[in-house]
Amino acid sequence: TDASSGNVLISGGQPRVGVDRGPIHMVEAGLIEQISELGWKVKFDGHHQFEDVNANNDPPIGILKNPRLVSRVTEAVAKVIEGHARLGELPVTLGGDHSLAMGTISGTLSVHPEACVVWVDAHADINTVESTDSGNIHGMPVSFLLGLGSQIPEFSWVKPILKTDRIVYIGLRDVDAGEKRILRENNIKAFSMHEVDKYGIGKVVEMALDHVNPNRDRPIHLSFDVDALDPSVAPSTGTPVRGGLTFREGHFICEAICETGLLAALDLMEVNPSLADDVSVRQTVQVGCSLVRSALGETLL
Ligand code: DIR
Ligand code: MN
Ligand code: MN
Ligand code: MN
Repeated sequence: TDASSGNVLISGGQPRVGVDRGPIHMVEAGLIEQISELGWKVKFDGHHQFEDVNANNDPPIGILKNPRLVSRVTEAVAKVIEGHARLGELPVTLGGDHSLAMGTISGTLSVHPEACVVWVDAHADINTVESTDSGNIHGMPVSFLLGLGSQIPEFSWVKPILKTDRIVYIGLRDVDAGEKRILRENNIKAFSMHEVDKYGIGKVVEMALDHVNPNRDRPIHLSFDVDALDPSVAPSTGTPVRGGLTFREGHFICEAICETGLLAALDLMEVNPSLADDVSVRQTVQVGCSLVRSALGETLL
């Protein structure tokens, strides 16, 4: 089996510097070796750095920040992921901010159009050009993939290849009013922390997969924002929200998806080593690495 670990660095989709260094820390912590030890043949791309767009040449479009940079980076990422997926590899993308998922999911779906997406996050990342209050594109990738909201020419490469019934959320607890309306109007299935508390994580993952993957025959793209975890577990991230997943709940999701044998692509996003003290950074980097290992087959016994 091949895991191709495409480590992508980008911080243009959100305002806090440093999130592009998350992957470097995870690799320095030994993640590549750890994945190899699980039996994967790892092709490590190295740290992609896409910096052909000068920040001074990238004025906002409406209120969207760094639109050209984010568009070009995510388009490049889409091509890289597509290339790996075509070879039958399992692309692992370490972020970087979650706008990258526009690229990774586009890449996955171009090769596996029948695939579904499990989006684990405190946030729904489904703001449209109309609904965003922040203008941060990392809060918008899902709407772009679904083709919701008005289209902007700079992002014309993003095709609306994701269907509303092929994505499911787990872990939500900080969803903007406009996003709640979008989720409701489009009938998009979401398991917030309320459902995690009510049913337990085991049942939630089962219900989530029953929704997007009833026959357990579709490839799964798991897009995991580390801020889905409680800030006590993963403090070094740009937009921490209290009341999140425990260490075990986060790992359970990864283990359960691994057990399906259907994992086709993995994103681990928003580890930001420039936020918080050294101990918190180390803790967050470690938890990022162990989530990836769980998704790639590490078991407790
Ligand atoms: C907010 C926060 N909904 C926004 N989103 C975040 O900026 O659109 N996503 N932090 O990860
Ligand atoms: Mn490559
Ligand atoms: Mn996110
Ligand atoms: Mn988030």
